Amino acid sequence: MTDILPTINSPEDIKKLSLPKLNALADEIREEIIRVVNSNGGHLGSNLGTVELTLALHYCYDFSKDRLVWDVGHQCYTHKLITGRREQFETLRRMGGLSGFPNKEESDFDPFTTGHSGAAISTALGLACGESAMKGGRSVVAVVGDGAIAAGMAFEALNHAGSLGTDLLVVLNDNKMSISKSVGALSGYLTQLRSAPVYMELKKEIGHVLDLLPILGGQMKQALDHIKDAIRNSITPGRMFADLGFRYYGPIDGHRIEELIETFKDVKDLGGPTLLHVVTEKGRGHEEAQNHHHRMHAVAPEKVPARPEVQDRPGWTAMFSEHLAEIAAEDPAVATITAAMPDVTAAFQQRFPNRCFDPGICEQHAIGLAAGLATAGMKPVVALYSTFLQRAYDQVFHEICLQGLPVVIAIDRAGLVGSDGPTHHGVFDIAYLRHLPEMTLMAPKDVPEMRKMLEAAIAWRRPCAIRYPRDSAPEDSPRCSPVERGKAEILREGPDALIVAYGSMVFPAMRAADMLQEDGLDVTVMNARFAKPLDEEAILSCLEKSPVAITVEEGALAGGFGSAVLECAAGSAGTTRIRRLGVPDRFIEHGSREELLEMLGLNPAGIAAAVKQAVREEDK
Ligand SMILES: Cc1ncc(C[n+]2csc(CCOP(=O)(O)OP(=O)(O)O)c2C)c(N)n1
Repeated sequence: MTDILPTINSPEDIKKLSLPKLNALADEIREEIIRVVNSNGGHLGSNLGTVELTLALHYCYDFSKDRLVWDVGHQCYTHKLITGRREQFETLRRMGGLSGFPNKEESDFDPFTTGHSGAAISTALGLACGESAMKGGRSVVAVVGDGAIAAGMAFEALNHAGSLGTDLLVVLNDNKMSISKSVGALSGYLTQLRSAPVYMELKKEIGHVLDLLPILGGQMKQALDHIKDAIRNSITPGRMFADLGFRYYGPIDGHRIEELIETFKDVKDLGGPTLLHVVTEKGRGHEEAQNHHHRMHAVAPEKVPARPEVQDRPGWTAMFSEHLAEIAAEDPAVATITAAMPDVTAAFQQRFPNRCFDPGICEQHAIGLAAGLATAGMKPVVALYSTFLQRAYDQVFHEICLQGLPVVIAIDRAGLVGSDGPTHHGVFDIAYLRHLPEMTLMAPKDVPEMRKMLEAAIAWRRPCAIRYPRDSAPEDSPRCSPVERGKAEILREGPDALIVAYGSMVFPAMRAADMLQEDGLDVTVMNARFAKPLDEEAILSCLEKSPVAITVEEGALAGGFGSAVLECAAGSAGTTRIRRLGVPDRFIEHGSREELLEMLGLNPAGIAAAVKQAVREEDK
């Protein structure tokens, strides 16, 4: 029974509602989020936790001019529902539909297109500084979770904001959880803050009394401000934030709209950097999401039948962590690091918790930590999603490659990730790692090859990265030759064309070869295995024998694997007969992985069509 939500066409409509109606609206919004996420998939827990918080924010501010920046943005569904996107909500995360994250193309209410953690305080501070410099007069609010606030970038921004004294409200949305439980000393500190309710009442009273003290000018005002701050700090448990230059308020109950509204009204015109600590419950209103935070952080869409070739096959991620755990059972020096994505090393974590490090959403630190572990004689394997490894590019250069350290980077979700969209597609890693001296880059076609690559990478004692996609692992191929550094594998031979495929594209290339055979074309398929060092000898020799060649990669064409082949051929074989298939130079929208692969011609039919076209052009 929804009767209020259909009347909400803009946040102005929220402001007209009474408190009971706002609470009823919160219930309706929860129902709508659960309904749509059940069918389309999406971030359930975080969105159910921020319903009242979002309503109260829109009630107290005017975000058609004020600015609201969500950290990550995976909690923005209520915001979408009440900022004119209710009717499209049905299309959430579907190709051509609403994005699952804030998106500046979608709405003026979204100042940024986001999906990565830790950035909101920085970008909000920039907005606030801009407002102050341009005398714009808009308020700026950043909402950041207790997991994301521990990211380096968030800390850098807090540090800067506190020193600038710019007007900025940071809402700390504390639900005690990241994807799994929040980790780190800061998380312990927030627990202490949460457990001091009586203290907070006292603080609130004294805060009011302090605010009643007369407003004075000049030095007297400064002196009084100091005294007020000293009293506040000495009686408040938000000391750490206060020491960083923030006024700290809270913790308040993030599900009591009345209290939220009162507090926002109180803090809105305070001036200077303010941090409001709001306690919410992840998954609120949905029993399973309330009790299984990790599993229900993000949920898959209603069961769609899997492609026949991957039906009932385990995922690459699970296979990786199981094989790594097996390797670690034989070698006590092997350790893993992940950054708040516990699934990527789950099997390892279960068996060897003492050798598994999770510093939270801190990719830069994760790489630095690996450098230290490697120097101490351990064999660290850092497992990160491709898109999040981007956050640690310089650490890979400076802390690992420049030192020539034996760190293995497992690049999970390398390629098109599907409905999370452009913030999450992992398509740049080949390009941003390929030019780093000392680095070895490889990608397996199947799980047995991944196991061999992993063993080899750990044994080589040098910087290595292995990429694998967000997908079910394909059926193991009948043979898996030994993995030799910089050596490719020829899977089938034919005179009509050469397909050089990398990693996840090897199986589609083999299927394309089958299709081509039916059309009378006999092609060679090379499993490149390495993007660096490239098997130049094998590639050049095959190029000589083939009238045309197609490189296929699930990554950006600019600077990617195909570029490496072109560079290799430029010296001797010539490049005119080489075509490249991969991700073009634009951000790829959201959609299912299958839809996106098809759109980019990275499925068997697309590869076969590209080969045929190349052959036709060559024949002219
Ligand atoms: C740079 C980066 N690393 C990892 C992630 C994956 N990620 C998405 S949400 C999330 C947890 C965020 O926790 P918190 O800020 O507490 O918000 P909550 O999910 O609890 O609402 C993580 C790790 C990400 N989005 N960006």
